[in-house]
Amino acid sequence: MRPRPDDIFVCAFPKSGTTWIQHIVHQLLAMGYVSPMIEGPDAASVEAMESPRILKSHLTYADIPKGGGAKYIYVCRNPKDCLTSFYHHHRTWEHYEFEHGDFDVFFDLFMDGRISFGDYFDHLNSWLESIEKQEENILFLKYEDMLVDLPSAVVQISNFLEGKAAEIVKDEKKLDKIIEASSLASMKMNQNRWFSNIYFQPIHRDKFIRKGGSRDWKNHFSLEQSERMDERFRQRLTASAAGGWWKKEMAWEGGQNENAGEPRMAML
Ligand code: PPS
Repeated sequence: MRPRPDDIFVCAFPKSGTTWIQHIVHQLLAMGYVSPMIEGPDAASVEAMESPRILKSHLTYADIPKGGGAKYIYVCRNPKDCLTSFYHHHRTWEHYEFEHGDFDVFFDLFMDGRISFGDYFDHLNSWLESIEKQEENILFLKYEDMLVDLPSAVVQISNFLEGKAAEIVKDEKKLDKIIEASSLASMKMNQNRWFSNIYFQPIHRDKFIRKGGSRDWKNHFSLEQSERMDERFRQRLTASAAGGWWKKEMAWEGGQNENAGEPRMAML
């Protein structure tokens, strides 16, 4: 496919908040819910879409179609919650044939990168390169920051998109409406809207926006698994911009599923 100057790519390792960003971008551009995953349909149907196109992808930075002035929003989430969310995703969607799958089995598959879209750390490291290169057309966001301060994230995205999107948030009422519609509670409603033209059938469509928040991994990981992930994090990310991230979210000490439910509404 050929990127266009007004294309907006929403990119992430699976289960990092892709749908959340898509939903916010849709509203900022006052567009419907159509932002196909480019790995899904054939190039011709993506080519046939009218501009501006909002396109979802789980590809690495190396593999994502680049050029033409397109914009890219990358969202990442700590690997422990990402793994946990992806485990539930595998149990929910029929095509994985993992409905009764075991967490320990999935943990090892994730650690070995033997899952769709491969190794979490390869993926994140590939996109972190864009920070080092100071690429101007890439906005880098963390899922956990959005949990804490959703309004700032919405404004950040709108400023990055410029034009109509940047204008819309100047209207306080419209901004409030977008924030409210992007809360976990709002997005949990009517979950079929995300799947209007989907080609795979999930077993339970209403479980896609599942629980939200961080530290749900504490309900699943053993201490040994937690330490294995911490060690992998040290090996793969210490030298990167992400080296100091997610200390609280990934610590063994602390509760389960903190920040679940509604994000705090910080003052703008
Ligand atoms: S996918 O299948 O890769 O596109 O999934 P993705 O959209 O990247 O990630 C799904 C997880 O994001 C959570 N989510 C949210 N959390 C907080 N607030 C809002 N508004 C929100 N919208 C989506 C969703 O619940 C999935 O996480 P888990 O931990 O499984 O609940």
